[in-house]
Amino acid sequence: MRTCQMLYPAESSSRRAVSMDGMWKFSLDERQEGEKNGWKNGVPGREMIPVPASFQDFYTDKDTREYTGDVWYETDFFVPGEWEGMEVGIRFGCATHCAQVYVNGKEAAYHEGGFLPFLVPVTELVAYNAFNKVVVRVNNELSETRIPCGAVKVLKNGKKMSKPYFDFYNYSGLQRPVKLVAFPREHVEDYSVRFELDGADALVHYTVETTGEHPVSVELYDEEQKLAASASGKEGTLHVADAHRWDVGDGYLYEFRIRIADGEKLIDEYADRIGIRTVEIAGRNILLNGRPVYLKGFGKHEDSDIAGRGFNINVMKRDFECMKWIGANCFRTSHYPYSEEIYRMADREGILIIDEVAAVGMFRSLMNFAEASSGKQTSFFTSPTIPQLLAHHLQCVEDMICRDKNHPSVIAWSLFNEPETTDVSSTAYFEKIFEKAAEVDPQKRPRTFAMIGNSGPDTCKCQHLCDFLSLNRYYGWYLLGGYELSDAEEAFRQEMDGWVKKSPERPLIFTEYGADTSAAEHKLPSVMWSQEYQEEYLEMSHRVFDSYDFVAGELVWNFADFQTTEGIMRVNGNKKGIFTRQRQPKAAAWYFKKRWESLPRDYKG
Ligand code: BDP
Repeated sequence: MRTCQMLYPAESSSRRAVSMDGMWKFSLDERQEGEKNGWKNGVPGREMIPVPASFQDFYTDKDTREYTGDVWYETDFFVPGEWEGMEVGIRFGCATHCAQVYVNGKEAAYHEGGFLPFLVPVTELVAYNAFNKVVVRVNNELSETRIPCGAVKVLKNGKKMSKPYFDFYNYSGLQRPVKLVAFPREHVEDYSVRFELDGADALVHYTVETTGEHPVSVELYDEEQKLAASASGKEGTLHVADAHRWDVGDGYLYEFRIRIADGEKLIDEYADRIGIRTVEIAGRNILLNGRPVYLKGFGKHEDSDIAGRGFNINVMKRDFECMKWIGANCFRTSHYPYSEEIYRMADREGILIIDEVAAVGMFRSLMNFAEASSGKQTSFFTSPTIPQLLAHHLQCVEDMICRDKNHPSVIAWSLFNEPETTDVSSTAYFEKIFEKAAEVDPQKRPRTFAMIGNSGPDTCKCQHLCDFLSLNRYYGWYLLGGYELSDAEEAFRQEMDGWVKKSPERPLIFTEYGADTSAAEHKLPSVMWSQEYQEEYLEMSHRVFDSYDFVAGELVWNFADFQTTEGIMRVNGNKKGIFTRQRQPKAAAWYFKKRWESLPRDYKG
């Protein structure tokens, strides 16, 4: 059941998917007694907590919010008698960061990696036509053997706390939807599509993996439910006449229906929505359906009040409305793969996604944003934990691509955020990650990684691997801020001239640039942190972007203010949002609206 777990759990005439979301029993394991006291049979106490959500922001005491270690969840679920003979599983949208799952007291699965789904097979563990119990031990400790990287500190009073090497709060728990699923023994395991445009027509090349030998047929329906093409076999090509292409702002989706049948008898049926479009890099341009597209948008986070990083359908809706209002066409899933529902929404809205794996914190520092330009070296890629980290990172890349490969919205893979690439020891590691992405992506989408400030044209040892370059730059904020802004512009241009020399015929985008801004501060003339300064900073950055032809996109940091670990550099979180954490505009939002609505789709094309 390795790949099937990545298919979105959908219902059909042969499949069932029942939500297990709601209030679950919950307990911290402060004394680390859960294992020895048999909590796998039932979590003690009466505490209940919502799923999906991060556990941290519900409680009013700091020990619970900062709690680091095991937490336990439990719920009962009913398995219908009619499902006997089918494969039954519990599908977790994610468990951050590691989970041990028990069903009716028996070990059912262990999973590592906090931002990708996994399916726990329970066919043999459950009682049919009866209630069953699932208990999950979730651990939120960070280490250097898994992504995202970080450490655990033990305080003198014995309590543990998280020390992320990254700038977002270590929210954790069962943060995404959980579903009880059932499907036939012989079933669709996985499918892939890739596209070729042929004038007004399109070819959809598909492959389907199943667990048996019965014949497979596929059908494609347009949005009016009219049959657009059909074919049979586990591999083949659908010829779509006059294809409605999926494009920016035009999220046209076809329904792709897969059937396994034994003569007249249907064995399994799975349907998904796909968009017909191509993506490629040609010279200095990113091409969508053969036409240049300039990326406008954000680095984001899954982050909101109370639910933390928990999937929040309401916040998702608001975020897309804000992105459309401001004229954005793209976002990066910084710094981890997001909830699947968000990609489905982007598919519908015609918004582009740069999909990022959770490889963040590969620079040993609690304040990389401030230390990156200081010359600090941490020799991250020579550490003895690297082989273990690499194995996990490879698995996450494979799982992310397997999960997200069929989304038309996903146009590129970001394989790292701000790793320490100034040391040659990083190159071999990077090569393996980049190769893996190419190997497992049927569409061979462009690959990139977001470069930290000190990884410049003359210092970055991994730049050659990128299909397009992605820079995180803070000239005028961490570097030469305030009245020194004119020097910042000069330093910025100097670096850009270096990139022109090094890599003139490859697109370069900005995956981060931004300035912390308090929604409460206005000041004339500006000071750093005021809304006026945010605009001056942005105007300077855009002047630089606009004067280089190979700049193919701007994703400002960040869409909204978000929670981080507390510290002297953060005022209850990172305030670089163009929107507040409550998704209301700061002054800069109107500035962006004006700019982005006036830039043509093929700006610089
Ligand atoms: C970069 C990181 C990002 C931070 C941002 C910042 O990629 O996660 O939040 O800078 O400092 O270092 O605001």
